[in-house]
Amino acid sequence: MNKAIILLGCNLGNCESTFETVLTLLNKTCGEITKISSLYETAPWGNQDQSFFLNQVLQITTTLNPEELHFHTEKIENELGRIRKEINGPRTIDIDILFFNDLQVITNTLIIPHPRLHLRKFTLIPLNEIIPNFIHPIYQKTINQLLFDCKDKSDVIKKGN
Ligand code: PH2
Ligand code: MG
Ligand code: MG
Repeated sequence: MNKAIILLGCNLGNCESTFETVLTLLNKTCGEITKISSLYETAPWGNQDQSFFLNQVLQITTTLNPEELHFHTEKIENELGRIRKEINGPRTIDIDILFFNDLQVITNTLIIPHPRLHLRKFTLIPLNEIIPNFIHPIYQKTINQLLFDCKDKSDVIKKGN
């Protein structure tokens, strides 16, 4: 079985309900969700002239290969009304594959590990909650070390329930 780590992001519409739908669809089409982080409210990274995001990281255990998984995550994004306008702009749903086992994948449409994950606290903090000791296959550092080294100062606030 393969283990993939996925980041969900949203800053348009009812993000919590969108994430619940994504989890149901991932379970149906891709495999079992085997770890899940808390929800985080996060300051927009990149284009700052937009609302805060909701972010969450999860682990999925799957028999799919990286390209098959990517096909399904894009399909779910499209079904949930994702419209691609501007890079780093507002979105109803973004589903990014951060890691796939300890593989490196580079194709025209897919890069794994996600090339900017080590720069972003909105990704590292939820990752550190579920897989602190996972070693980044390129940087050869644990998530915990990458978070310690990260210079990003943006707000990442764990949502209380
Ligand atoms: N996604 C982006 C750009 N900026 N900022 C936050 N806080 N969360 C995101 O998921 C996010 C972002 C592009 O994918
Ligand atoms: Mg993204
Ligand atoms: Mg994306």
